[in-house]
Amino acid sequence: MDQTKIDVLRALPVPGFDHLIEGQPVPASDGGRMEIISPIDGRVLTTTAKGTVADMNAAIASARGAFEDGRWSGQPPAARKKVLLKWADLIESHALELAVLGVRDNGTEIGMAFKAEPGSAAGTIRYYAEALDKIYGEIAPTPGNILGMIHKEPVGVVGAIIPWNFPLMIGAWKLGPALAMGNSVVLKPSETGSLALMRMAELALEAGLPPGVLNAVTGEGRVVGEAMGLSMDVDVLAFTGSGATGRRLMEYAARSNMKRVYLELGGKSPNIVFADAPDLGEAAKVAASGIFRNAGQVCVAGSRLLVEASIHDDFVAAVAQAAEAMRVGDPLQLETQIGAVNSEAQLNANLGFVETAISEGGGLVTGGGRIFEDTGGYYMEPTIVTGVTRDATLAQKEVFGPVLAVTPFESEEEAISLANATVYGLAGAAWTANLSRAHRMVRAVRTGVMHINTYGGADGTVPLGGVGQSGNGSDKSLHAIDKYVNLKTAWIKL
Ligand code: TXE
Repeated sequence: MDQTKIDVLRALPVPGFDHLIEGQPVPASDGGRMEIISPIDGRVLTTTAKGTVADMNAAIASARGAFEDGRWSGQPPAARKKVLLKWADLIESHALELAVLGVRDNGTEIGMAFKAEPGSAAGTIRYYAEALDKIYGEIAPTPGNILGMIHKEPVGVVGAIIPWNFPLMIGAWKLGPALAMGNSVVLKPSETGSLALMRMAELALEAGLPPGVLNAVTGEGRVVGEAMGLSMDVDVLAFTGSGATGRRLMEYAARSNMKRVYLELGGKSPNIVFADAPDLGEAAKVAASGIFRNAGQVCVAGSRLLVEASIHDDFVAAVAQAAEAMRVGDPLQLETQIGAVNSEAQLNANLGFVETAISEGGGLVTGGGRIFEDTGGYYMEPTIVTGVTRDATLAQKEVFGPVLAVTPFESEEEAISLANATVYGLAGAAWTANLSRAHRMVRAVRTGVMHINTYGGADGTVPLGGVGQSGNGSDKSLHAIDKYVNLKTAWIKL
């Protein structure tokens, strides 16, 4: 990556986006537009269509029509594979354009955005493209006069509701397996992170995806997202976002056609450091990056640091030192390590959490405030609060900002009990050189992902999904394909 190229791209005006329906840009049925504010400077960057219920229904009808006439679902696997591979190539050849557009919209530091957004999205699309002609049905072990076959059929129309923190990466986690298996998809990007995803959808058409197979509707969650949730013609909803919205989606499904609902809802992930960790210096640095990258706006962020009491003070000092050394600032500068908070609302919520933590007895070690307010952008210092008790708000609620809660523990049993003391269960880590303890921690901590002596970075070969109120159903790996197929039994008497 080259700063000059980034500077050229950031100076370009951003065109407005309409919906993408039946392969065409389509304005809102009532002409409504939504202002997109850049978190870099708080200014209006561009506008997108502000969708209506009618717009969402038109997009779903188009996806349904495309599915039923077989223009994609009926193509041979090799043909679908070719288109998806071409799409992955196009995402890669437009990577910097997509990354800069995305950062101007959502504020993620460019170093991370470049890798985690177009980089990861292209890899994911390619992974499922390559997998799609290697997935077989099954023959059941039946008596000789019967043939029992299990077919994997596409579900039909998939509704994908995407958040703002990593729209391309998370979007591709849903789009890759859904499209690979022959489904049609309607995308609903976030109000505060839609632009790069809309551009990525345009590239799918350029790659040869037939019109109507992938439609995208921008607008408010409570309007177009709700219309998608209540639709009688969407078969599966795939969602990443807040628990509150996840609950609504389940309710919409119950009130409409009982569509399957897959939820990825974030967490309060424990990063557990034992005194026998192989390298406490490394553990401190990774603890800092594990919560502060993308300003803490990462679903698996290690937002609770549980530290063995005997090393607590020194270890917290080392994490604070690592945090203070991280460069906060303009996310389009290559040296920036922590970019902007996504929106003013998120920033204010983060600051509110810090205030509450202190009022509940927490000690502020570093950070705690808004910075660079004169830029108009939404920047916050990496923040560490110690003495966070088991039931404190900061131990229980997802902040989704650069705020680390620290709690000491005396024994392995206490560490496990603290780790499991929330309604969430998305990710976690344990740092220890004791092999038996490492395996005990993997089994005992109730999460979808457990890291040992590292934090984050699990690639597309392994599933990511939560337990408890972190959700259900995994993104990534071949297991994600199950969400987008129906099993059909053929029971044949010979
Ligand atoms: O989430 P929302 P927000 C968590 C995180 C964050 C909080 C709020 O804790 O602080 O959620 O973020 C769409 N029907 N995560 O407000 O509202 C919305 O338009 C249908 C964790 O952004 O859940 C957007 O596209 N859809 C997370 C998407 O839901 C609706 C990532 C997510 O927005 C809707 C993001 C409705 N009624 C937030 N209301 C993670 N797990 O990584 C909203 N939406």
